[in-house]
Amino acid sequence: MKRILVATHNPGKLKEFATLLEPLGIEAVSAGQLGLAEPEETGTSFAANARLKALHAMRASGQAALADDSGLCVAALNGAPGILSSRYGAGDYPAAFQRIIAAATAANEWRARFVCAICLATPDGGTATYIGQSDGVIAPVPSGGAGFGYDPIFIPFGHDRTYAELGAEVKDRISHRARAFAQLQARLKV
Ligand code: ITT
Repeated sequence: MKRILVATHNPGKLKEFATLLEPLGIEAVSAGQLGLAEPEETGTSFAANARLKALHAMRASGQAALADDSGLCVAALNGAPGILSSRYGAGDYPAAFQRIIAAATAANEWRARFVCAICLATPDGGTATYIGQSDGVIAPVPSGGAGFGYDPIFIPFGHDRTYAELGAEVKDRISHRARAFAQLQARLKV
């Protein structure tokens, strides 16, 4: 089985990548498993941070690396927390959910968008970046136990339950990560 380095320290992301890569006969090895340090995310966009993480892991390991930078953009917060989603939720997601729900209630504006940039960095220094997004609304009450991060408060358009209620089978078909990955897939097959 082929293997690819997935430059993430987030177990939720790693699990989703493992599921997306498996049908291609590729096994995901994480940056954490290889003991690679996390770079500072100094970029000002999802794409810039994904590229920075992929290049950092490729240089540290000498092998091709895949990285993901993603987040939730909430209309009532003018697009925040966006690239700062990890920090915004840090340590206390339930509190972050309540801040987002309070903002959506106050503005009566429930739209939100998950964005994911995936970057593949190859040992020759080349990079290719793909963006996927999924649009939906904030749930008025956090629900469901599947997934990670903000999944309990995001209801994708076309559904009436959160990603955390819909579970991996649905999420891995329609998510921002699945959509970015679909573009990358053609490249991984060759
Ligand atoms: P790595 O940099 O090690 O990959 P990270 O979690 O710090 O891990 P990001 O900087 O890209 O990665 O932050 C992404 C955050 O956005 C993540 O921690 C969640 O809070 C949120 N997020 C992204 N995709 C998500 C998804 O599919 N479901 C729920 N929350 C998600």
